[in-house]
Amino acid sequence: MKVLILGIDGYLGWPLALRLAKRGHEVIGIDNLYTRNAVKEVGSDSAFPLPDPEERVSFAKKILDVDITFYKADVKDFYKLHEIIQRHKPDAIVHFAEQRSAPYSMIDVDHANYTFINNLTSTINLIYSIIKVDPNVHILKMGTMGEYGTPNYDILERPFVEVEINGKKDKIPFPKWASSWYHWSKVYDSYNLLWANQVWGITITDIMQGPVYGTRTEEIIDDKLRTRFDFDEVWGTVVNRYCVEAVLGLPLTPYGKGGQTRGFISLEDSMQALTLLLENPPKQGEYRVVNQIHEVYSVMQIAQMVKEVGESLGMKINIQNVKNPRIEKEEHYYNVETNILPSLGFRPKKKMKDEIKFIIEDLIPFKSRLENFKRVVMPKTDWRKGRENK
Ligand code: USQ
Repeated sequence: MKVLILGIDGYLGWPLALRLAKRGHEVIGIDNLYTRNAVKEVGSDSAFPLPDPEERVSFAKKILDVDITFYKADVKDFYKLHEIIQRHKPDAIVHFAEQRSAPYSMIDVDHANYTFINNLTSTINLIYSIIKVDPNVHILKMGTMGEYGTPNYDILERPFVEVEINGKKDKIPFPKWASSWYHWSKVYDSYNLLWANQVWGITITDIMQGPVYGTRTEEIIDDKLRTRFDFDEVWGTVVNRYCVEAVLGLPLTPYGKGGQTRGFISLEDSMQALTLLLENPPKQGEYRVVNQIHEVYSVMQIAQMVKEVGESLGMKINIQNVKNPRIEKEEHYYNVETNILPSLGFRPKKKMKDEIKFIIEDLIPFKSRLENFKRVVMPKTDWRKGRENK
């Protein structure tokens, strides 16, 4: 299969490129390197130093003997995107080319607007390009579990749900209630894709994925093949952040009482799931919505796990519940339907607790590099006030 990855330079994009290329697929990727710069903008950097994309591609050739074609391009530029799609005529396009941080989108009006313009424009450009080149191309779009929020009902894997209002029944898109401008941009993307599916019959998999954690995949067998790893208060996600906090001797930071609950998935299992979804596309003209999670934990339970693992490695670890900078419920119901991936053969191999040990072990050699970014770990992007002392 020929696969075009939009956002190939990211945390998920790069390991997916390695996985697909190793499985014999032809891989082409686009990235504008925005994440690299936006992480530096908030005073941080990836925990692991990153080779330039061109170097990454040549390391992949040398170490794994795979060919990956890379273009530095912006998916917001319709004509550039269209030219690349026309040139390569891919069978599937993976769309990761979005601003993916909730705190970043809440910094101020410019960051909110950037998030909406980037994320919505990239999806619209992709839709228009494939209806011109080949509407049969399978779009694998990264959405997020955060589109649903934390409702007091089960989160089903279906685009529509039947409702009754004043005695009349109809179907409406599955209800969503996001919790940041970033998450809302993903909701609007999903609605746009669903509508494009109804209008042009485009084949789409919309993935509702929970937070991903981890440093390793089967292909990351050398430091030169590492994917980026973010931990600061804007770009880091909870499990990865706690592991860096542990290595730096900082307290672990569950927000509020730590009752926020999410469905998590390891980087390796995310790669397994994405590969299965690409190799088992939906029927032509179908819009398939998939919930991509493995283990459900509260952020306090994760802090306890990191503390336990860290202490088993000889570290001294404190947990400090900090004031929640976000607007979130302290406790909530969380039940997610996950039937589609198991029906395709998805068998998660990783347990969070085991992976936490590997993350910490992988980070320890980079401790002195991490020391440089200590001051951007504690939360300062507040949902109501924006980012203080920018
Ligand atoms: N949290 C803490 N302490 C921290 C950091 C986060 O308690 O030090 C809490 C947050 O308040 C939240 C939960 O952990 O309740 C998850 O936050 P996160 O920063 O790990 O993840 P989030 O902002 O939701 O976004 C991340 C990715 C995003 C992806 C999303 C999946 O950045 O791209 O879409 O996870 S999901 O969370 O299911 O929406």
